[in-house]
Amino acid sequence: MAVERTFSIVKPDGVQKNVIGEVYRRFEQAGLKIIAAKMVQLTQAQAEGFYAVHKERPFFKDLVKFMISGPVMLQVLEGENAVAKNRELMGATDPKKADKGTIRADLANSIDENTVHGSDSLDNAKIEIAYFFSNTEICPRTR
Ligand code: RTP
Ligand code: MG
Repeated sequence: MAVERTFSIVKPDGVQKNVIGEVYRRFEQAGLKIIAAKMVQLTQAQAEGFYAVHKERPFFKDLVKFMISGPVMLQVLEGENAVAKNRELMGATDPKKADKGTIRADLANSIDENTVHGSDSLDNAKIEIAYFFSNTEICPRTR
């Protein structure tokens, strides 16, 4: 298994519910290191660009509206198998279908307000990290 980087967002519902620390605890407990992080209020253009792959989907407008409804926490996670590991920690898109013990099953309200985003492939992770972070904002740790 290779050391990978993946991109993660604590969505507006997670920030609002005060569970940033709980989400980070799960990342760290699973061996993922937070090597970059910032809280931002996304603009509509940023949210539309980020979710451009979904622009023809019926939920696109609501998704963008939700993602700009409050601040989000953006982070880069690094670790063995980070992309798949983060998706495992997150659970299924719909919290009702997510396995118990996953972030979405335990903390999310609904398929729309599902607390976290995580890159779904290594290629997308690279694109998404570069969308929000410059190289100087990323602080890898050599142990
Ligand atoms: P994400 O991209 O946010 O990590 O979530 P995901 O891969 O599990 O789900 P994806 O298919 O990429 O969809 C992106 C986000 O759009 C919202 N969604 N709503 N109402 C719906 O049927 C529906 N489907 C997707 C969710 O907030 C999902 O996280
Ligand atoms: Mg996705």
